[in-house]
Amino acid sequence: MNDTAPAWWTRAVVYQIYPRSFADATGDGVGDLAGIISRLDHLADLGVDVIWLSPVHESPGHDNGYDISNYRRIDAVFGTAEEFDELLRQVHRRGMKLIMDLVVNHTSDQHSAFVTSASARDNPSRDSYYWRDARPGFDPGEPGAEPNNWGSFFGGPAWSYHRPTGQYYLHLFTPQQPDLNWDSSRVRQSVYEMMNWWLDRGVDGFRMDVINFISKDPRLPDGLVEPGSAYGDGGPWFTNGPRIHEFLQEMRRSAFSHREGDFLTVGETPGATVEQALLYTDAARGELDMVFQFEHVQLDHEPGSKWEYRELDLRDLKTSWNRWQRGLADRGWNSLYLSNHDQPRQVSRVGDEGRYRYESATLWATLLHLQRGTPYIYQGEEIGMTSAGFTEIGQYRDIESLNFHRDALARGMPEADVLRALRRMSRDNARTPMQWDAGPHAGFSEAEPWISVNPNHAEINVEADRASERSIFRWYQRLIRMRHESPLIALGSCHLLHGDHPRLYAFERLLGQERLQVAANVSAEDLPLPPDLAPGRTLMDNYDDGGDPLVLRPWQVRVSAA
Ligand code: TEU
Repeated sequence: MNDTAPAWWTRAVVYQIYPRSFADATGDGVGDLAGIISRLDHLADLGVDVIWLSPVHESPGHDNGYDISNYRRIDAVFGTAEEFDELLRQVHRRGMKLIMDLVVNHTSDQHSAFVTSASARDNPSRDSYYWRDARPGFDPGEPGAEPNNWGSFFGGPAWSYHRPTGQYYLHLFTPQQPDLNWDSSRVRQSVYEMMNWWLDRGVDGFRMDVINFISKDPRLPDGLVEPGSAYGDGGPWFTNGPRIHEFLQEMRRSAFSHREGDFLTVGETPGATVEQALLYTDAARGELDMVFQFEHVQLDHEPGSKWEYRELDLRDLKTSWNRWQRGLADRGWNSLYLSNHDQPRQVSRVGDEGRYRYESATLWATLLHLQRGTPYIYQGEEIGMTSAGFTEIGQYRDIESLNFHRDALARGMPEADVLRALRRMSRDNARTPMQWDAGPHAGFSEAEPWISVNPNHAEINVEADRASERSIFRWYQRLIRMRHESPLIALGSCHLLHGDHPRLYAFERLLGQERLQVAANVSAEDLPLPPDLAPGRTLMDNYDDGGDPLVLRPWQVRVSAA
């Protein structure tokens, strides 16, 4: 945001498409670009401004495309370069923008840069990745010989032994996702050239995958080993690293400073604090427009393990979101999300996927969209799609889930407990096919999809929702329209009310003389409203049947003015 006018994205709403699961036009059971094109009117009707497209680049698919082997080629499973250009044209023709996923903390191990780097210890581009000898005192290849004690996010050590050259290479994720060495100017320049190649093609910006991991402490020291953990926590040594701001400022200069137009950069920054996010998103610093922070999506599990469930206390969430609202109130900018391709679906996670699905879906949409920040809608969220509900390991596809199942069983965890943890937190919960109608495969494909369709697509689908009196889609349309039309929602300050109430989530938005109040009952029991929250003029109410204004019914949310 410059001093003169607020940035365009303060009034924008972003919609994330996970291409594998959105719409399949070729009939191979996997979503594709032609399928997305065929469904763009759904997004234009919803009213979103930007589409974030998860990776469609050439990839072996070990991590569903977050392991890229060619950054300038569309993977054949999604279609062709011409279809991508047509998608871009069709998106722009509808007045929307499209941002690509930029996955540059690591490449695929089948990327030519890694193949070259791995070809010989003295290869000139060996330092494009992190190669290290075995830990002193250990023979290469033997357990414990890894150069440090870091664990991978997806289980096992963060190093793999490369026998042909007798060294280890670093991978924070799967062994097929070797980390790029951003201290190499060769690496940085090739990333910036690739970004410019996409921007010249007409894309409108990037969502940057784990972008705050790209600068690592060059010493790569051992991490602290928590009790019960097999590996050390490398986080302090690769999160928000020593040169991260230098790199992000260099990236922005190299890719955007010579361009006119409205672009969007959003960084995925696991582990970023409010203070760090302020540095990343303060417009005066020329780094990122906004970031995805992770504090609120880590409140319902034990620290360090998403698989160890902990009942969410609403007060913790209110405290966290309020900290981020206050921290970025004057400088910097928040992204507002609960769902994406890595998180279970919000209506199952923090709502009620049964009796109060409509009420709880509209409640959480309202709590997100009416805060200060840019809201992100994940495909299917706009019709209240639920988590997958898988009951056996054969239904899962995600490497993180499959590795957890393997490792947890090996540690002696009963499979029933493992499957319960997966049913709650697996990333596959968000990756089942988009539910377009009640027909075969939910209208996603004419073939058996790569991952099971949720059987509840018979009731929960776009066609049924849009025809319903109680349409979640139409509720999202109203929220998006409000953000487009109201400077108060886009720019007003945000103040938590009754923060210590265990079931009530209430806040007010202020801009000049204008005031808007949001009051939500995050529970399945009636909630008497504190008298000071008696509503003024009701703007939105997910129980619009004129109930007692001083009582919020189960999962009721009411938006009122003045
Ligand atoms: O996710 C990064 C990240 O933080 C994830 O490891 C997340 O914490 C985990 O998935 C939660 O269970 C990004 C992408 O969004 C994810 O899909 C990729 O697998 C990962 O990076 C590696 O590229």
